[in-house]
Amino acid sequence: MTHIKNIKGHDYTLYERDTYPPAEAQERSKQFWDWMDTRRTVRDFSDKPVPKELIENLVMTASSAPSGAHKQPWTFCCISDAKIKSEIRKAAEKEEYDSYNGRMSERWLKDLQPLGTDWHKPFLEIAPWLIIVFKKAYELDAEGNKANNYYVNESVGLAAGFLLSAIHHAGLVALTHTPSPMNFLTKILKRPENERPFLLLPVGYPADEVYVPKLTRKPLEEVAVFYE
Ligand code: IYR
Repeated sequence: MTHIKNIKGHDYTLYERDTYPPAEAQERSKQFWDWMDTRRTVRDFSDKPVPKELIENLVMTASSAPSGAHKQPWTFCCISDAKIKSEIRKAAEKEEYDSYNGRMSERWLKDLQPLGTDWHKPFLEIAPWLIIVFKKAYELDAEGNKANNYYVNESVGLAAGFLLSAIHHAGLVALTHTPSPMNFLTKILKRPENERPFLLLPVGYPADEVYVPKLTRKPLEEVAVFYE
């Protein structure tokens, strides 16, 4: 039975969830960290299919993220159509070619060297799905009426984080790809004027043998300051 309470004219539902004794909470937090720490950006995908129903679950997990005034200002375009994927690859490689050959600074290119990236983006056709996260700068209904969204970048960034965690949880891998500029995605996917591309994620199984850059993550002391 759901418990509903009207507070100041608005319905609230009773929120109940599991909590854990301190030692168990400590253990759970460590296990979750260890498991999240096994997530890596992968650039080599298998073309093994991933069912649409699984992708739908990932999107619904992402869409459970908190957002400004609960506006959920996002659209997830999920593409398995080979023709659209190849159109996206062509357009992305064109922009990336220009970026790697003049638009990016020497310092930027040097920073990327350990990651081994270049303008070739074969994963855009090999991965079974591309999920393109669009942010909604504002809401637009069928009659063309506009309504505000709030903290759109923060909200969509959070949803993207939830999406990456859901992908990891399903045993799949992703690449956070940011072709730049990426307005070609608006055109190819025929998105309405209130939507702007935010992030492009190829999603699928990793290729049979994958090597990822040997990197370390910053220790706690470098990423946290405690005020006790
Ligand atoms: N957008 C380009 C370049 C690139 C930039 C950063 I910062 C990266 O961490 C990785 C790549 C590309 O996708 O190749």
